[in-house]
Amino acid sequence: MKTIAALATPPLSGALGIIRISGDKAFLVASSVFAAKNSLPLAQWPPRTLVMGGAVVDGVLLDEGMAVRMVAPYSYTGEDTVELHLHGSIPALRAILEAIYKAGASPAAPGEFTRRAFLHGKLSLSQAEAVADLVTAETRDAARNAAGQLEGRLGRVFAETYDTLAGLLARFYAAVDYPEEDISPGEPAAILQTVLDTLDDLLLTAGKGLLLREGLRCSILGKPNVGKSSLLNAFVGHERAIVSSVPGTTRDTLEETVTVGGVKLRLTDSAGIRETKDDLEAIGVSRARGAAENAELLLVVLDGSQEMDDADRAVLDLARDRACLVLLNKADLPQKLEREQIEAAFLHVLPISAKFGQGLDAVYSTLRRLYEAGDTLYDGSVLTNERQADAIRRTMDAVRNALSGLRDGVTPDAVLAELERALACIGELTGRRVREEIVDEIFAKFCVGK
Ligand SMILES: Nc1nc2c(ncn2[C@@H]2O[C@H](COP(=O)(O)OP(=O)(O)OP(=O)(O)O)[C@@H](O)[C@H]2O)c(=O)[nH]1
Ligand SMILES: [Mg+2]
Repeated sequence: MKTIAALATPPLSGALGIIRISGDKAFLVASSVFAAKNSLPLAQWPPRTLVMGGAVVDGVLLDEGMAVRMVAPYSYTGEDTVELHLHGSIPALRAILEAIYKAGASPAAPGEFTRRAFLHGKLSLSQAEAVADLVTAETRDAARNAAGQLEGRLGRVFAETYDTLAGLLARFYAAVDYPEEDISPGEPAAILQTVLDTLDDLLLTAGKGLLLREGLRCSILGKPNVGKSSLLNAFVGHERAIVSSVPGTTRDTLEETVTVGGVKLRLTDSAGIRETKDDLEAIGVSRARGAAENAELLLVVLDGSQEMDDADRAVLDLARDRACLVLLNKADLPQKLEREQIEAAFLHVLPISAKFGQGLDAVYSTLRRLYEAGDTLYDGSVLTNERQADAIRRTMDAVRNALSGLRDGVTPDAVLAELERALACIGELTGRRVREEIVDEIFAKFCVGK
């Protein structure tokens, strides 16, 4: 396999810039640009030990730093690898990389290092996917779950399921070859039921996985002019939506994704809910109702400086029995709204001032309390990946067919076909039977240098 090289750190100026080189010629290529201070040839460096030295291109010293060599198979990729730990100077790193390519390495494709780690059996496919998830995680929960998957938590369940099904398949092949040795259907049925239960439990976690990946659908709801758009702006930290003192400013729905209190929210701001004769506004109001129906969490905004009216009551009615936070806005002004009645009906009632950013910390900590699961839940056993969920569904479908075949007393070869299908599907997860296109698709999502 050709030797590859790439910048492993972001292409920005910074404290460190790391170049990674992997493949048969890694040591040769690296020694053409990096010389140890102690003059020891790279091939004689102690493995997995940082060595001080300089990066020299065309006889010119471009940087000083450290380098480490790892001898196959004891590296991330499982191949001979060198990492150059230099300063994050983009012009210098570019020149050094150019020299590395001239010396015989090829630029690495996105995810190619991790792909090689998978090909050399250093990582299972789900662990490789976890690397990508960890790097792109947007919340601590998401990072923690990816780290657990990297450690192999999900991969173990996939591998065990694969082995169980493969064992069963072997027995059914034997039964087809030696029809006189009948297998009693009871035991295989029990095994298949256990496989179904395990996979079903896993699929149940996919809902939480979706929350980690996509964020919580959260709709800001209130009558006109209470400060909904001001709240959206306060969350995102800039003037995203138009704010004005004219009721009915916002017509269209606006969506923004923010991470607050460790929770990723997909926020929607929309028109204030009220009866209106204006056709355009009426469309906005109906969109606002639609967004509210669709939301997993409602942020109900009331104007604390005004007495409650029928429009507020209508809004509160929409929020009844829903997951919601009631925010009493304009807390910077003298308050006229009666809190007691609202507090009697809603669990989380918080005064805020969207305009001046007051009280938002309490909102964030409530969100954290309600939605950030912390260490126990997202330990790597939550399914976050739609590809994996899809393969599990298909595996279960085949296992269910095999199971009902067994119960109906069909011939072993009919059961066998379903077991083969189940094994093929779960094999897409362990990577043991995965098609090249799927592997391509997975690694294409990575960035270069990983
Ligand atoms: N004093 C004070 N004024 C606020 C606060 N939040 C919003 N406002 C003012 O209230 C008015 C309406 O604010 P918006 O954010 O446009 O309200 P909205 O709910 O989006 O209004 P519509 O889009 O018309 O439904 C503006 O004049 C804001 O400056 C607040 O916390 N304190
Ligand atoms: Mg608005």
